[in-house]
Amino acid sequence: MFDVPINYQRWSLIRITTKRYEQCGVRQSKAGLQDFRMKYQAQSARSNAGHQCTRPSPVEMLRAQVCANGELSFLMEAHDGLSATIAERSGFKGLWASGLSIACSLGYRDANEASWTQLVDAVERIVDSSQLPVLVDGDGGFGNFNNARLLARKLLQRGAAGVALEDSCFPKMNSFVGDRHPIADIDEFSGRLRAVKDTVANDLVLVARIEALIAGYEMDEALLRAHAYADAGADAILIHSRRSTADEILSFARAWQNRLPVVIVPTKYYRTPISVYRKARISTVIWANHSMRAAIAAMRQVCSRIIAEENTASVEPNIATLDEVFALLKYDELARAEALYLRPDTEPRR
Ligand code: SPV
Ligand code: MG
Repeated sequence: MFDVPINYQRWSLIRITTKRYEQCGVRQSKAGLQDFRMKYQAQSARSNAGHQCTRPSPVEMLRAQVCANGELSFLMEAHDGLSATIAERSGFKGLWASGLSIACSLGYRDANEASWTQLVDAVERIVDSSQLPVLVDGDGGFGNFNNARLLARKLLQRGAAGVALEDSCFPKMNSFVGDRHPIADIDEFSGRLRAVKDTVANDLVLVARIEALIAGYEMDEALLRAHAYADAGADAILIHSRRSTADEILSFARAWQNRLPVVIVPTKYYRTPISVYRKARISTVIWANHSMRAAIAAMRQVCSRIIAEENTASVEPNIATLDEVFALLKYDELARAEALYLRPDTEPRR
C-alpha cells in the first residue's frame, strides 16, 4: 500500500477537483468555495480527533517554510511529475512550479504562450507526484484581477500550496530576456493581489514578486511596491534581480527589515554563499530552473552521441536504468495493489 500518513490521504481526497465539488453539491462560486472549505475543515477536525499524529496540509507546510522567519528554506524547481518526484527523493521539502521550465517542457517560450489551463494541468501532475508543498509561478496572473483570482482558485482546486504573482504586464516576458520590461501600475497590481486574497484567503500562500529592479528602476521603487503589496495582503515578497552579485537583493533586505518574509531567486548571482542569505535573514531561496536546464544538457548529449555512433552502447552507463525508472514511479506498489484488488486467482505481475 501507499506509504502515506492518514491525514495526507484525507487531504488528497479532498483536493478540491471540479468533480469533487459536484459530488459534494457545492457550486464553484466564492461562497461555494468557502462553504466547501468549512465543510472540509469541520469534517477534518472531527475525523482527526483521536489521531495523535497529524500531517499538516500543503499550505501549512509551505507557510512554515516561507513565512516562519526562522530557518532558510529551499524550493526546488519542478516542471512535471518526474522532476517533482526526483526533487522529493533528493530531499527537498518544497517545490517551485516554474513558469519558465513548464513552458520550456511544453516547447513554449516564457512569454505567456502556454495558457493558464496548461499551467494548471502541469501543476496537477507536479502536485500528484510528490507529497511536497508546491509554490506555483503564476506569472502576472494571466491578465487583470479577474484572471488572477480565477487562476488562484483553480490552483487551489488542483492542490497547490501557494502562488507567486509578479507585477508584470500581460503578456509577460521572462525576466532575463531583454533589458527593460514594462511593469504594472502599483495600484492595479495591488488590486490583483487583493482579489486573489479575497478569493483564496489563507488557503494559498500568496507571494508578491517585484520586477522593478529587473526593469531598471531604483531601490526606492522596489521598496514602495513591497509596502503596497504587503498592504494588499501578500504573505511574502519575492525580490528579483538580474545582477551577477547579490548586492541588490541584500540592500533591499536591509531596507525592508523583514516586514514580510523575503524570497529570492539566485539564478544569476549563483556564486553568493548561502551563509550570506542566512545572515540577511532571507526566508526562502528558489532554485528556479536547474532540473530543466540539466535535462536539456543531458538530452542534448545523449542525442548527439546516438546519432553520431548509431548505437547506444556508449551512453548506457550514463543514463538511468529501466529499473531506476520503475522504482521512481513505484511500479512495485502497482504489483502489490494488483495482488489486493484483481481477481484473487490472478497472479501479481513480477
Ligand atoms: C521561473 O522559474 O519561471 C521564474 C524565475 O519566474 S525566472 O525565470 O528567474 O524569472
Ligand atoms: Mg516565471
